[in-house]
Amino acid sequence: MAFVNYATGNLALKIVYYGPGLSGKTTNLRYIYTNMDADFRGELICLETDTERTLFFDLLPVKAGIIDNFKIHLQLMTVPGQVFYAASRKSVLKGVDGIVFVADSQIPLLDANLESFDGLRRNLLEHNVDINFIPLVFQYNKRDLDNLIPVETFNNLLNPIGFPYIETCAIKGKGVFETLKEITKLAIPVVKEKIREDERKIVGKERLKKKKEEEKETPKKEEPRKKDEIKFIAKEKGVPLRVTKVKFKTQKDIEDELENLAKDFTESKE
Ligand SMILES: Nc1nc2c(ncn2[C@@H]2O[C@H](COP(=O)(O)OP(=O)(O)OP(=O)(O)O)[C@@H](O)[C@H]2O)c(=O)[nH]1
Ligand SMILES: [Mg+2]
Repeated sequence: MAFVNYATGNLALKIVYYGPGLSGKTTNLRYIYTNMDADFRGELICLETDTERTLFFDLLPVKAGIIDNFKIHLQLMTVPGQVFYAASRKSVLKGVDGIVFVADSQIPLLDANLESFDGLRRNLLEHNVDINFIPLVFQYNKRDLDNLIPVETFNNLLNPIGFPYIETCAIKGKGVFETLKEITKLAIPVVKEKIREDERKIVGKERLKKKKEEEKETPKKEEPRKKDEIKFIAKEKGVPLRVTKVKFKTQKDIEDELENLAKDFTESKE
């Protein structure tokens, strides 16, 4: 879910990298981490199995510059692609502002891509989100390999409504930042519109409250309007990469962990 702080001009968006197992989601975050100025990104948090596969999620906070006077922060997350982690995939999508679908371009993996995309559609619906109305960018990854699914096939099967798509080689970083730029460009206006809607609701509520007070005809002192205030506390710089390994967690634990990380992310931005 997007977080906004008018006092500091911070706007934080949640971007989820989704796709089948081993398609290259974590590779995207690792490349971004190692190729971004340390002042503009946070720690890469990975909860993994012993085999490097994503167990619950990876998380990387990054700063994305200033747009319309808002300082943009992104909370980049990956889901675990392996079929049996369906519950984690659903939890990570809660409050998502933009999605990068990382497809594996190898021909034998066509079905795995289609199944994963269908899972994404169904998981979003469970959060009351229609896949056609959420900012989405396709990343057709592993274009360095042979025996590839043609881009037209991918677009016909996955992307009939024409979201942006990028051919990438995430392991070498080709197209990784381009993908991130595309999804940020798509997601920001949508998030800002959502915020404007919330503001309109607040204005409406205040008017009603004022009207009721006037009806009571008791002269009351006009109280100054409170500003939205989410506090961001700057975190110590130069923290080394932290890898947390978790053996077993319940669904509730995963959700609590996600809430805490989201809080930590917003609090750490000055
Ligand atoms: N040849 C090639 N290999 C890649 C590319 N991107 C990622 N890989 C490799 O694919 C494997 C899986 O990458 P990950 O990033 O761990 O995949 P994932 O999508 O996070 O996988 P799960 O966490 O299991 O869902 C690794 O061995 C990567 O090095 C690419 O563009 N080309
Ligand atoms: Mg992974």
